[in-house]
Amino acid sequence: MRMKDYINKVSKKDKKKFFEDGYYIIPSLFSSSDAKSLRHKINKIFNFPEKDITSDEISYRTYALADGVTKESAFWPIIFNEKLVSSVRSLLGDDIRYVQHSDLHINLGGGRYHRDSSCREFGSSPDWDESNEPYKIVRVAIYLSDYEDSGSSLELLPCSHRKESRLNRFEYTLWNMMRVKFRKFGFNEYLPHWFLSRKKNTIKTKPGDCIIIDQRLMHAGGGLSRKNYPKYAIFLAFGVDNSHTRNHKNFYQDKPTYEKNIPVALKAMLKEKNLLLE
Ligand SMILES: O=C(O)CCC(=O)C(=O)O
Repeated sequence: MRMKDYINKVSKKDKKKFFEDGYYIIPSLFSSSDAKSLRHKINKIFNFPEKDITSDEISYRTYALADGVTKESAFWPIIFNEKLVSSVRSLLGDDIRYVQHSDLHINLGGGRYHRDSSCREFGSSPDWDESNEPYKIVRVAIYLSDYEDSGSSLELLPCSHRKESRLNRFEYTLWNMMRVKFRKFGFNEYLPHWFLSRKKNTIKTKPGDCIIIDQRLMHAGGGLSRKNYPKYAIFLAFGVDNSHTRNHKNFYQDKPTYEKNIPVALKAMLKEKNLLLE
């Protein structure tokens, strides 16, 4: 696909901002009716009725399927969504590949500040060693719920893939320790996502919104767990065809909850679309 054929070409300015801040938003990647149908597909995976359900109906519990997009063929079309793929190509370059690092979530409550890269500590090798190859791996978060009734949101620390001070590190370590304690006693929802030593952006989602982040960006799942409707989200990943991306894939594939091999049918589809990491 040539640049000018991109369905969603990211502007030069937005691309620069993506590399600086570490994230890019595609509002309404999916329409609200498509988001609804995806919510129902997720319900089916967890044996819930294929209709909208309240938090009460699932007892405010969390459901998560690691590597869900790879495992469940109902979600494969998302990997090939033209608007999504062209946006990621426009951000990272033509040679992107699907990376086996995905999740399906219902009601994942407000979370700890963390990175999704294989090296979680700022500056640690190999993820921050770009002397030979650039680190170009993104986590794609697709939110299917409305902030208003579910609290669905993502907390982002812009630029934290490029800069981190000792104070920043001290601060998120402290907040994370507090979150562990609050969770232990069932008070997670009462601990707000504050951040004092650097800028924090809260992205409040509408069903179908997509947030693309550099895997090294510090973030936390937002939202309070006690809302009328659960928060639904789908996560997947893409990276350019290089050793960073292979390392990232191996890191996740080694986890016990991950498929050791991509299903044969998906492999063939990825190959055809030049998205297979070999
Ligand atoms: O629940 C969310 O919105 C974020 C989840 C998250 O941070 C993650 O899966 O890495």
